[in-house]
Amino acid sequence: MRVLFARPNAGYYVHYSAQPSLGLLALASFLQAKGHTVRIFDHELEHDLMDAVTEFQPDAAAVTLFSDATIPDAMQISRALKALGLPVLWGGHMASAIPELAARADFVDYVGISEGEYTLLELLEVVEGKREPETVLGIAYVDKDGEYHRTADRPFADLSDFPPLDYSLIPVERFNYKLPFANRISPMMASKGCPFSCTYCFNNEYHRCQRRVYPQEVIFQQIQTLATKYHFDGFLFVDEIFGTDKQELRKFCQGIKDLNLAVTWGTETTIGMLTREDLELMHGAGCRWLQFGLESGCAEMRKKIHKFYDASKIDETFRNCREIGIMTQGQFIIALPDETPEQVRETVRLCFRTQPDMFSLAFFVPIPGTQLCRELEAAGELTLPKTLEDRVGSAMERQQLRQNFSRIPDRDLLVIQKSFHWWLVFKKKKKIPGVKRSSFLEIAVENLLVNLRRAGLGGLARDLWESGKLLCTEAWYAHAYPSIRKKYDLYAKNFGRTDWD
Ligand code: B12
Repeated sequence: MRVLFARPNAGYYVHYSAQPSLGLLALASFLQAKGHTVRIFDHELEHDLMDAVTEFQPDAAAVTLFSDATIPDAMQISRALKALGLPVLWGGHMASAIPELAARADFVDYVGISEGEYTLLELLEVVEGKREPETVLGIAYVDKDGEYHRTADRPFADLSDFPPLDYSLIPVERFNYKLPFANRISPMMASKGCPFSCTYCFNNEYHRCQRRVYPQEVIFQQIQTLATKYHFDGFLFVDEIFGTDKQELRKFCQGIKDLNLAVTWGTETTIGMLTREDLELMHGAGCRWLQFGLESGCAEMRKKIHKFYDASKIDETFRNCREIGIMTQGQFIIALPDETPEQVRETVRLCFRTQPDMFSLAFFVPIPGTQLCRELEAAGELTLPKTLEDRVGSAMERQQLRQNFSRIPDRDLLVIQKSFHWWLVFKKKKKIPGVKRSSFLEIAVENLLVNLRRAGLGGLARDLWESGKLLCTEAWYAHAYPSIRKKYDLYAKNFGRTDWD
């Protein structure tokens, strides 16, 4: 069959880096290897869906839903494709989180839940009339009588069954993802899933807490191709957790070193997982960037959200990274359910104390299917939207306070987050040896220039307007409330401070 894959536009700013959709690339590479003909329409880069349809003449469409922000465009694309009489299949993280809402949309035929390779292959057989939908595991659909069905979960595949990603299916040269550690970064995945079960994370539902690894030879081959053929100098492993298996980590580092390429890489791990020896080994293999999900500075809150890392290792880990030359990103969640001002103050202090090179203080957003979301629903504090239209969010949802489930006033939360944003953008940072640049502002300006081609002057004007508004809001909350800044000790001089108690 001829399958058109569509990646909706999430409405990002022009000054953001463009990244490929790894999910669609994986699916398209898999279907192609199984004999189907594929085309990826990336609405973040291409403008005209109908041109793609006329040129490709698809028999079916597969649309990916990554987050709430992708819903409006996914609906628009799917309506247009359905109007042409094409079967429309949905999948991806957000579709998996809201299968019933998605399946009930009259422009969606079937929803693939969780990993999509084999599910999509079988769904195409359903579309061709070769099998019945109830025989396909891991899908949701509404039958002719309007009755909703969800089939049993699909057991996870062995990741070595999947072919290497076929980068010729995407316009690789147009992706310009940058982080301070490299000029041109390709996202990659060396593993899927995470054994932990933090209650706010969708992983528990999506990967059922199972961690699986891709064969390392395949990863090394891809790094080789991306570096030599497409001139990438950095790789971000978007794995949920890195370094759980020490033997695997050692083989991985040796494999990257053996490639003998001048590339750097980064990934995400957890506190207490990596010893100084591990970090040195990783640095020797080109690791320059590590993200840590610290989430809350309050032990009681961490226990509540099942974030079980060894807090006594926090300072040592950040110090080791600094000494070895690995940049750190600290990830924090504020406005967690029932969080008190005192608890969030502990998070603020932790951010200051660890002084990561980058930090993200995201507002808590309940993702359907997570334990925390179920708890809020059971307590009557949250009613989930009943239609797709009501679910629509924004690409910046964790930077905006949509619903506050904490006991901290909205204004305090905004002042805390925006103060840190302000420092992130404007605070002078130390140059780290071997690191290309250390300011997000520099990256944003570079992106703006590169992305002009796809966004056009209209896009540029919209971006300047939207970012101008955003900057004013951020500046306002970061500066206009001295009493709130005092309440939480929000002063730049506190970076690196350890003597809080
Ligand atoms: C990389 C990443 C990003 C990148 C995006 C990169 C990109 N190319 O778009 C960045 C940093 C920009 C990002 C931003 C956000 N992200 Co993010 N991100 C991830 C991450 C780490 C990896 C996703 C990935 O590439 N997976 C690899 C591919 C191979 O797998 P996949 O995408 O799951 O695809 C498979 C299936 O989904 C399925 N499938 C996909 N499409 C289809 C279609 C059909 C028809 C079928 C049948 C199947 C199917 O098959 C695919 C192959 O197996 C995940 C966590 C994780 N490790 O999974 C979070 C994650 C997806 N992000 C999440 C969130 C919440 C966000 C943000 C909203 C955060 C924010 N800013 O507020 C934004 C929204 C961005 C947007 N565009 O709207 C959540 C999503 C939860 C949910 N259910 O909504 C996740 C799961 C993190 C988490 N644990 O909470 N993110």
